[in-house]
Amino acid sequence: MSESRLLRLHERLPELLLKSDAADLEYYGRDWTRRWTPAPLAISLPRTVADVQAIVRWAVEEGVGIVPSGGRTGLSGGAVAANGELVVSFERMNRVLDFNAVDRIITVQPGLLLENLQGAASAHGLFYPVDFASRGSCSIGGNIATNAGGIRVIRYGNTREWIAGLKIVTGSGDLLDLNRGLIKNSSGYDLRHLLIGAEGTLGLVVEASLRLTDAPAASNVMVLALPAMDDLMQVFAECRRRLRLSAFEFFTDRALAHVLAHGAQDPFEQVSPFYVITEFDAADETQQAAALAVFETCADKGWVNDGVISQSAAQAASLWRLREGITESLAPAKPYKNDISVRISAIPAFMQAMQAMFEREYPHYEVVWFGHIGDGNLHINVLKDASTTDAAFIVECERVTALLARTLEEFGGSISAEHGIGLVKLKYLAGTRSVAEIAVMRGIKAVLDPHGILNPGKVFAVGRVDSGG
Ligand code: 2HG
Ligand code: ZN
Repeated sequence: MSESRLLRLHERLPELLLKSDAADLEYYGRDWTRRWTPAPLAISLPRTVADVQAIVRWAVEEGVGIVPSGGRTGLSGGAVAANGELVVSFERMNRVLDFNAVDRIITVQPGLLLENLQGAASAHGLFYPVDFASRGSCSIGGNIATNAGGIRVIRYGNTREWIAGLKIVTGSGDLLDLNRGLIKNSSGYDLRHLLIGAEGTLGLVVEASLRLTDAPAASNVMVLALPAMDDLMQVFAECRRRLRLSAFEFFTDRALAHVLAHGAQDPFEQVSPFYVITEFDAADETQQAAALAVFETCADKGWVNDGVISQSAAQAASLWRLREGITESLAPAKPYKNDISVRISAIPAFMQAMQAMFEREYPHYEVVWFGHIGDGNLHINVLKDASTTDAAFIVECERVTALLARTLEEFGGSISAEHGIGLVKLKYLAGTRSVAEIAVMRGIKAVLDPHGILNPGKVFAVGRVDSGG
């Protein structure tokens, strides 16, 4: 059965590269979540927009689901193909197509790696500011699919802010050219924004036009050690008041211990329970002196124990490793990940509530906190102990996530700040989106993907009636 379907795809597109070796199915069928056993029908690697349209039309006729695939660095299972879907890998659609210096817009294919996009921008003397640790493996198509955030959101916003235009293929195989790089366009619904963050459930991005900005001023990185969680937001307020910030992140002693065990360098002699890492403009002596003044004020008030300011680009990179290396250092422990957000003003009360809840609910597991605290986004990773099986661990974490979702509802927060719903957070969507809102989302899905072939089972459970809200 599956063979004949693939034969018909091959007849339709004789040049299309198809892979179906067991190793390829395994490799392309999973993302960084590692929870599901990959089981795609096959992997297709289109080269052109016309290829993608033909693949979609074939999928509609055959009733085959399509899983769009970039660097598969996602943490929510959005790129997992575990149910006989055809993976559409954009690996071979990875070129820069155009750069317009007047518009400051670069047009690229979806498989371009984030790092290569950043490199192409700087080759033109400009800057693509969205940035995070997986820059060398994630693709811009995947970034768009999750409205990826990362470490510089505090100054530059999420991926959404940088999308000037998108070409997408709908679930019927139609090609839509959305917004075409316009700055001003109030001619009806801005469909581009529906696609951003839709996790490949509304259309396949086949081309993206991205705005670029001025190269940033010289910056420094400062890491501060804090004696207590309560002072985090005071330190944030002080930094934001006196420095021009491009990042403000935090991590705990537990996160630090993992990243140090993974080879990072400890800048401090003593352990503190909390740390912040901040990056700020330091082009002249006044700005550099301001950082020192921030440190002194925070130390005088007793909000920080210790601090270090980078003296070179190499030292800045080494300090960033303390934060950026956390995910990789935790990966061998197969953590259960929470990626939650609340308004910045709600952070202190929310963190108190979370801390009490996690201490109560997870007495046996190690809980590692870090994240983009300056954006109100926390990553709380839960690590299994040796005596618990993988399956029992997930059941336990899901029980606690249901409680977490309720707390988020009280705080008006989100169950997924930047990683997406994918498969991992399916059960909790109804906690922070109302019944009416989900009904509208399903309606939009039905219009853009009438046959239900685009990334089936992601964001909404297939055939499930959502409740709650
Ligand atoms: C980060 O901010 C990523 O480092 C990954 O979003 C977060 O591993 C995580 O939970
Ligand atoms: Zn993050």
